[in-house]
Amino acid sequence: MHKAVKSQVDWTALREDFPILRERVNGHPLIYFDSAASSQKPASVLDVVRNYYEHENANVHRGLHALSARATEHYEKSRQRVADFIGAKSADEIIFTRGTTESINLVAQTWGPKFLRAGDVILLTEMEHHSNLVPWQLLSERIGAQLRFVPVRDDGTLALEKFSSLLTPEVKLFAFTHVSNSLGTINPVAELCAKAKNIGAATLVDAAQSIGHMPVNVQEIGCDFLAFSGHKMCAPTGIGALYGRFDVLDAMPPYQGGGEMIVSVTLEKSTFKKPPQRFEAGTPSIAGAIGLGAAVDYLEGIGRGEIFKHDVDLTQYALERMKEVPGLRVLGTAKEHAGAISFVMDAAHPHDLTTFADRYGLAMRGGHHCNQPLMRRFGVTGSTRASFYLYNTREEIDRMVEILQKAANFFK
Ligand code: 7TS
Repeated sequence: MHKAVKSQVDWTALREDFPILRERVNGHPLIYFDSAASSQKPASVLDVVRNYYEHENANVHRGLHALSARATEHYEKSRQRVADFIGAKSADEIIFTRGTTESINLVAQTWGPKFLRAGDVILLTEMEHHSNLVPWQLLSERIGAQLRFVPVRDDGTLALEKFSSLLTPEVKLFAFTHVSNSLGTINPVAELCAKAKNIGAATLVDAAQSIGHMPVNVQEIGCDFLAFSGHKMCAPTGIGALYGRFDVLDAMPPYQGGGEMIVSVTLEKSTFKKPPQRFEAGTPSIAGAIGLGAAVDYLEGIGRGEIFKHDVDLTQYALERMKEVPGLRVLGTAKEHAGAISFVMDAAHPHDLTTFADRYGLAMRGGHHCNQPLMRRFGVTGSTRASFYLYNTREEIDRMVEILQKAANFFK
C-alpha cells in the first residue's frame, strides 16, 4: 500500500479554512472530489472579496477619489502577485481575463490573424480541453491554417516519438495542456516548449489544471503564452489570466474595443495603450482580481510544492484502493500523474454512477469533461472523474471506495 507522505502541513486542520466543507449533502458529509471543475474557496479569499465591497468598491483607473484609488491599488497589486506567482518578468505581462477559455480565445483572435497565414500549422494534442481546441478550429477556418495533433498513447501520455515528424517548419504555434483535466497526465512542458522553440514556433501552455497544484514558472517553462483560471486555484469565478511575453503582447492588436484600452479616440479612429491595458477593455472583474491575489497569498502560504506532494499522495492511494472495486477501469496510467483520476465501470453509465455517488454526498464529475476527442480515443463516450485538492483526505478516498463498491453491487 502506498505510504503516506510526511509533510509539514496539517492537512486536516487546513480543512477548517474552507467553510463549504461543513456542508452536508443528502444527509452525508460533503466529499468534494470535483476540484478539477472548480475548487472550493478559503475564508481568507471570501473575506478579501467582502472587504473590497465594504471598504474599497469603486471603478479602477478612472476615478480621482479615494475609493477608486484604493480599488486601483489593490487591483494592480494583485496583478503583481500573479506575476510573481508564475515567475513573469513584469506585471505588464499579466492580462486579467475571465479565465482560461477567454485567455486562449484572446490569443487566437489577436495573435492568430496577425502572425498566422493560410497553410501554417497549429500543433495541438489529442488530450486538449475543448477550450484549447475550438478557438483554433475557428481561427483555422477563418485564415486557412491547418490543425495537427500529437496522439495520446494507451497509458495517457503524449506520443513524443511522433514529435519529430509532427514538428515541421510549417508549425507556427504549439498549444498544449500542462496537465490533462480528464486523465491527470502531467506533460513535460519545458521540454515541449524547447522543441517547439527550436523550429521557431510560438508556444501556449494551458495551465488550468496545474496552476494551483504545482510550481509553475513561465521562465523555466519557456513559453510565450500561459493561460489559467482563478476558480480552479481557490479564487472566485469570472477571473483568470493570460501571461504573454511582453514583446509578444506588444506586437498584438487589441482584443475587444472599449473603455480604458485607448490613448485617444476620434470619431473615426483610436490609438491604444500598451499591454496589459490594451487587452482589458471595459470594467474588469475587480473583486475577482483582488480575490485572485488573495488566493495566491493563500496558496503561497502552504507552498505549491507541498500541495503537489499531497495531491500525488492522494492519487497514488486512490489508484491503489480503486483496484478493489470490481469492474472498475482507470483511463490513463501515466507515471507523472496529477490529482485527477478518470474511470469507467462496465455496468454503469458515468452519469448514473456519478448520480449514485451524489446520494452519499460524494461530488464527482461524470461525462466527457469537455474532452470529446480524448474520450473517443479511449473508446468511451464519457467517464467518471474524481479529482483531488489540498483539502481532501485519505479518509475521504476510503469512503469513495466504499461508495463505488456499493455502486458495483447496485449496477451489476
Ligand atoms: N483547459 C483545461 C485543461 C481545463 O481543465 C479547463 C476546465 C479549461 C481549459 C477551461 O477553463 P475555464 O475556467 O475557462 O472554463 N476544465 C473543466 C473540467 O475539467 N471540468 O469542468 C471544467
